Amino acid sequence: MKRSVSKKDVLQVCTGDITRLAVDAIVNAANNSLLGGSGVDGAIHRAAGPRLLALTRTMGGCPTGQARITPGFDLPARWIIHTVGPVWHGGGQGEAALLRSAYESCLTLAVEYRLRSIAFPAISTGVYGYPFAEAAEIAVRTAWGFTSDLDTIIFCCFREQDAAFINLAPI
Ligand code: AR6
Repeated sequence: MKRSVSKKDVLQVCTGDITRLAVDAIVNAANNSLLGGSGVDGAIHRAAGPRLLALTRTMGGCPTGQARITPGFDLPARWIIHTVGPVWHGGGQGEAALLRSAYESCLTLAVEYRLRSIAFPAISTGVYGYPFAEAAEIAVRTAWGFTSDLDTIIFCCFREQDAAFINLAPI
Protein backbone atom coordinates (compact mmCIF):
# COMPACT_ATOMS: atom_id res chain seq x y z
CA MET A 1 0.00 0.00 0.00
CA LYS A 2 1.26 3.48 -0.87
CA ARG A 3 1.74 5.76 2.11
CA SER A 4 0.89 9.45 1.84
CA VAL A 5 3.71 11.90 2.45
CA SER A 6 2.00 13.56 5.40
CA LYS A 7 1.78 10.32 7.38
CA LYS A 8 5.54 10.38 7.63
CA ASP A 9 5.41 13.35 9.99
CA VAL A 10 3.26 11.51 12.53
CA LEU A 11 6.33 9.68 13.87
CA GLN A 12 8.86 11.80 15.74
CA VAL A 13 11.91 11.30 17.94
CA CYS A 14 12.84 13.51 20.87
CA THR A 15 15.36 13.29 23.69
CA GLY A 16 14.89 14.10 27.35
CA ASP A 17 12.46 13.46 30.17
CA ILE A 18 9.08 12.15 29.00
CA THR A 19 7.32 13.56 32.07
CA ARG A 20 7.79 17.06 30.63
CA LEU A 21 5.85 16.42 27.44
CA ALA A 22 2.47 18.10 27.02
CA VAL A 23 0.88 15.42 24.85
CA ASP A 24 -2.49 13.70 25.23
CA ALA A 25 -0.82 10.64 26.75
CA ILE A 26 2.61 9.53 27.83
CA VAL A 27 3.35 5.84 28.13
CA ASN A 28 4.80 4.33 31.27
CA ALA A 29 7.13 1.32 31.09
CA ALA A 30 5.67 -0.18 34.25
CA ASN A 31 5.83 -3.58 35.96
CA ASN A 32 3.01 -6.07 36.53
CA SER A 33 2.03 -4.48 39.85
CA LEU A 34 1.52 -0.96 38.43
CA LEU A 35 2.70 0.27 41.82
CA GLY A 36 5.77 2.15 40.60
CA GLY A 37 9.45 1.33 40.37
CA SER A 38 12.71 2.79 39.12
CA GLY A 39 13.55 4.34 35.73
CA VAL A 40 10.79 6.02 33.79
CA ASP A 41 8.14 4.45 36.05
CA GLY A 42 9.62 6.18 39.10
CA ALA A 43 9.92 9.47 37.24
CA ILE A 44 6.28 9.32 36.13
CA HIS A 45 5.00 8.48 39.63
CA ARG A 46 7.03 11.35 41.12
CA ALA A 47 5.84 13.85 38.53
CA ALA A 48 2.18 12.73 38.51
CA GLY A 49 1.95 12.92 42.30
CA PRO A 50 0.47 10.59 44.95
CA ARG A 51 -2.99 10.38 43.39
CA LEU A 52 -1.50 8.09 40.73
CA LEU A 53 -0.41 5.44 43.23
CA ALA A 54 -3.71 5.77 45.10
CA LEU A 55 -5.48 4.84 41.84
CA THR A 56 -3.11 2.12 40.60
CA ARG A 57 -3.42 0.36 43.97
CA THR A 58 -7.06 -0.30 43.04
CA MET A 59 -6.39 -1.54 39.50
CA GLY A 60 -5.18 -5.09 40.08
CA GLY A 61 -1.97 -4.80 38.05
CA CYS A 62 -1.42 -5.44 34.35
CA PRO A 63 -0.21 -8.56 32.49
CA THR A 64 2.91 -8.31 30.32
CA GLY A 65 2.05 -7.05 26.83
CA GLN A 66 -1.17 -5.33 27.90
CA ALA A 67 -1.92 -1.70 28.85
CA ARG A 68 -4.06 0.31 31.29
CA ILE A 69 -4.95 4.00 31.30
CA THR A 70 -5.08 6.54 34.13
CA PRO A 71 -5.31 10.31 34.28
CA GLY A 72 -2.01 12.19 34.20
CA PHE A 73 -2.80 13.99 37.47
CA ASP A 74 0.00 16.56 38.02
CA LEU A 75 1.68 15.86 34.66
CA PRO A 76 1.38 18.15 31.65
CA ALA A 77 0.05 15.06 29.80
CA ARG A 78 -3.69 14.43 30.24
CA TRP A 79 -3.36 10.66 30.41
CA ILE A 80 -0.83 7.98 31.29
CA ILE A 81 -0.98 4.69 29.45
CA HIS A 82 0.78 2.08 31.56
CA THR A 83 2.17 -0.94 29.81
CA VAL A 84 4.41 -3.81 30.83
CA GLY A 85 7.12 -4.85 28.42
CA PRO A 86 8.92 -8.21 28.54
CA VAL A 87 12.09 -8.92 30.49
CA TRP A 88 14.83 -9.82 27.98
CA HIS A 89 15.92 -13.46 28.35
CA GLY A 90 17.97 -13.66 25.15
CA GLY A 91 15.15 -13.43 22.61
CA GLY A 92 13.87 -17.01 22.65
CA GLN A 93 11.01 -16.54 25.08
CA GLY A 94 8.55 -14.59 23.00
CA GLU A 95 10.05 -11.23 23.89
CA ALA A 96 9.50 -9.69 20.44
CA ALA A 97 5.81 -10.63 20.33
CA LEU A 98 5.28 -9.32 23.86
CA LEU A 99 7.02 -6.03 23.09
CA ARG A 100 4.95 -5.61 19.92
CA SER A 101 1.83 -6.36 21.95
CA ALA A 102 2.78 -3.72 24.54
CA TYR A 103 3.09 -1.03 21.85
CA GLU A 104 -0.07 -2.20 20.08
CA SER A 105 -2.07 -2.22 23.33
CA CYS A 106 -1.03 1.37 24.11
CA LEU A 107 -1.85 2.61 20.63
CA THR A 108 -5.20 0.80 20.62
CA LEU A 109 -6.13 2.42 23.94
CA ALA A 110 -5.11 5.81 22.57
CA VAL A 111 -7.43 5.32 19.60
CA GLU A 112 -10.29 4.12 21.85
CA TYR A 113 -9.93 7.28 23.94
CA ARG A 114 -9.77 9.41 20.78
CA LEU A 115 -6.36 10.79 21.68
CA ARG A 116 -4.36 12.61 19.02
CA SER A 117 -0.82 12.56 20.46
CA ILE A 118 1.15 9.97 22.42
CA ALA A 119 4.77 9.73 23.59
CA PHE A 120 6.58 6.46 24.29
CA PRO A 121 9.72 5.77 26.29
CA ALA A 122 11.85 2.90 24.98
CA ILE A 123 9.85 0.15 26.69
CA SER A 124 11.92 -2.72 28.19
CA THR A 125 15.31 -1.23 27.23
CA GLY A 126 16.37 -0.22 30.75
CA VAL A 127 16.01 -2.51 33.76
CA TYR A 128 14.37 -5.18 31.56
CA GLY A 129 17.45 -5.40 29.34
CA TYR A 130 15.97 -5.49 25.82
CA PRO A 131 18.64 -4.57 23.23
CA PHE A 132 17.86 -1.00 22.19
CA ALA A 133 18.16 -1.31 18.40
CA GLU A 134 15.92 -4.38 18.25
CA ALA A 135 13.35 -2.79 20.53
CA ALA A 136 13.37 0.43 18.48
CA GLU A 137 12.67 -1.49 15.30
CA ILE A 138 9.62 -3.15 16.85
CA ALA A 139 8.42 0.18 18.22
CA VAL A 140 8.61 1.93 14.85
CA ARG A 141 7.14 -0.97 12.87
CA THR A 142 4.18 -1.22 15.24
CA ALA A 143 3.60 2.54 15.29
CA TRP A 144 3.46 2.68 11.49
CA GLY A 145 0.25 0.65 11.72
CA PHE A 146 -1.40 3.53 13.60
CA THR A 147 -0.22 6.54 11.60
CA SER A 148 -3.71 6.98 10.11
CA ASP A 149 -5.31 7.06 13.55
CA LEU A 150 -3.14 9.56 15.45
CA ASP A 151 -1.58 12.93 14.65
CA THR A 152 1.65 12.49 16.61
CA ILE A 153 3.53 9.47 17.92
CA ILE A 154 6.74 10.48 19.71
CA PHE A 155 9.59 8.17 20.65
CA CYS A 156 11.20 9.86 23.64
CA CYS A 157 14.81 8.80 24.28
CA PHE A 158 16.15 9.59 27.71
CA ARG A 159 19.75 9.23 26.60
CA GLU A 160 20.82 11.43 23.69
CA GLN A 161 22.84 8.61 22.09
CA ASP A 162 19.81 6.29 21.92
CA ALA A 163 18.01 8.53 19.41
CA ALA A 164 20.49 7.50 16.70
CA PHE A 165 19.09 3.95 16.87
CA ILE A 166 15.61 5.02 15.85
CA ASN A 167 14.96 4.83 12.14
CA LEU A 168 11.51 6.22 11.36
CA ALA A 169 11.42 4.95 7.79
CA PRO A 170 8.54 2.55 7.06
CA ILE A 171 9.73 -1.04 7.35
N1 AR6 B 1 11.95 9.82 30.28
C1 AR6 B 1 12.11 9.06 29.18
N2 AR6 B 1 12.76 7.87 29.18
C2 AR6 B 1 13.28 7.46 30.35
C3 AR6 B 1 13.16 8.20 31.56
C4 AR6 B 1 12.46 9.44 31.49
N3 AR6 B 1 12.27 10.21 32.56
N4 AR6 B 1 13.80 7.52 32.55
C5 AR6 B 1 14.32 6.41 31.99
N5 AR6 B 1 14.01 6.37 30.67
P1 AR6 B 1 13.17 1.48 32.39
P2 AR6 B 1 12.03 -1.10 31.53
C6 AR6 B 1 14.34 5.35 29.64
O1 AR6 B 1 14.21 0.80 33.20
O2 AR6 B 1 13.30 -1.51 30.94
C7 AR6 B 1 10.94 -0.08 36.48
O3 AR6 B 1 11.44 -0.34 37.75
C8 AR6 B 1 15.56 4.47 29.87
O4 AR6 B 1 16.75 5.13 29.43
O5 AR6 B 1 12.50 2.68 32.96
O6 AR6 B 1 10.76 -1.29 30.71
C9 AR6 B 1 9.52 -0.64 36.32
O7 AR6 B 1 8.78 -0.55 37.51
C10 AR6 B 1 15.22 3.27 29.01
O8 AR6 B 1 15.63 3.48 27.65
O9 AR6 B 1 11.96 0.46 31.99
C11 AR6 B 1 9.79 -2.05 35.93
O10 AR6 B 1 10.05 -2.86 37.05
C12 AR6 B 1 13.68 3.22 29.02
O11 AR6 B 1 13.26 4.46 29.62
C13 AR6 B 1 11.02 -1.97 35.08
O12 AR6 B 1 11.70 -0.80 35.51
C14 AR6 B 1 13.09 2.07 29.80
O13 AR6 B 1 13.85 1.85 30.99
C15 AR6 B 1 10.70 -1.81 33.63
O14 AR6 B 1 11.88 -1.87 32.89
